[in-house]
Amino acid sequence: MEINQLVKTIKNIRRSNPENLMARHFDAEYFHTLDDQSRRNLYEIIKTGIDNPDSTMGAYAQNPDDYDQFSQLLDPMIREFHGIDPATSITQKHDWNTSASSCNLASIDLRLKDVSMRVRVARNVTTFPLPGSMNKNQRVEFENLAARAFAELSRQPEFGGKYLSITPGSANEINAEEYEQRISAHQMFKDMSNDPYLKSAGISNDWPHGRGMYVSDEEDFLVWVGEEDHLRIMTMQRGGNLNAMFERLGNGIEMLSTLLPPFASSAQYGNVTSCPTNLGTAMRASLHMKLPRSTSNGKDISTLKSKAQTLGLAVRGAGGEHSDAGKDGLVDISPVGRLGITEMQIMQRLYDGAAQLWLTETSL
Ligand code: ADP
Ligand code: DAR
Repeated sequence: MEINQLVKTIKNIRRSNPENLMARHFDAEYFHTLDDQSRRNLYEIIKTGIDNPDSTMGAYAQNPDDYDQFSQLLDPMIREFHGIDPATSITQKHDWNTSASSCNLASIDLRLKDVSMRVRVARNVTTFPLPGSMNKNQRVEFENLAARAFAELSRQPEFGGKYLSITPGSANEINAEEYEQRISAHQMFKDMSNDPYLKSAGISNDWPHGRGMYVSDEEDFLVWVGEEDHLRIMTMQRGGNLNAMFERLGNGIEMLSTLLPPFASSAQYGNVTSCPTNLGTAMRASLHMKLPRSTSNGKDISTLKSKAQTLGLAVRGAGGEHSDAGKDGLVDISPVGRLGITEMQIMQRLYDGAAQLWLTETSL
């Protein structure tokens, strides 16, 4: 896109979609100071927010060092999204030590003793570009590298399992029926080429090549390969004991880190991710809660979203991002914060927030 047209388009988005952080912080003068290659690289990062004016962030990094190279635009966007004062320095800390607190949902109410809990982190290795800039060969090469790590992981008694690929012709390829079953079970990720934001960023290119999922024998420890980030490492369990779930995830990440190339991280932003909304811990911890009274049986989640926002929580539908509430008002509740907060603080925020939402639900 010609520069003047690009600047005009972004200016129009700033007016029509003020929530688009890229459009809000884009500075034409800064853009003009860049050399041709840097302009092309920055365009690839912000194309998603131009093609999709309704974006919240409107940018996906293409390489880990983009956050340093283009910090003049990206840092203010990151700080505004994560609620971090422009005057302060960001020092991402990590804390997986759950012994300091006990977060068992049954302590809130015995009716919460069997909730679907999930916590996932994003990780990208330093030896490949981020997914938006990978070519087909790199995607398959990374998948094969991950599969070799999973072969080792599957020998660990607590993580034994198997790798399921959706790469056509892969030795581990599963059929369409199992793929759909795993999606319905909330284990596998959906066809990314249907996501316009990811498509604009190149993250869904070459679908489904280089994509798949490791699943433990207990089906409670999962690793996505080739979704929005190189890896999405997660535990998903039914119950109420958040501490046990976090400990299992922390152990799994530690084990995987010994079997893979180094994970990309920045001194300032912690774990480096495709989307700036996931920087820091790169963690989303969620509960599937039935809140029929707070959501008019799932028909209206706007009031719940407003209440959740005051608790630092986001509300997603029963199928995750961009989905609707499910039967009996089933919604996905998770803390918004990822950066400038520790893993333990996210767990505590989820527990405290769930308690407040349940108190509201049961008092209506
Ligand atoms: P992500 O959490 O990886 O950022 P999504 O919001 O799209 O992405 O969720 C991915 C999948 O995980 C979806 O199928 C969603 O329903 C499922 N999921 C999220 N939280 C839970 C949970 N607590 N229990 C069961 N499934 C969940
Ligand atoms: N389309 C992106 C979504 C940001 C958060 N969700 C992610 N990363 N899956 C936007 O800027 O709205």
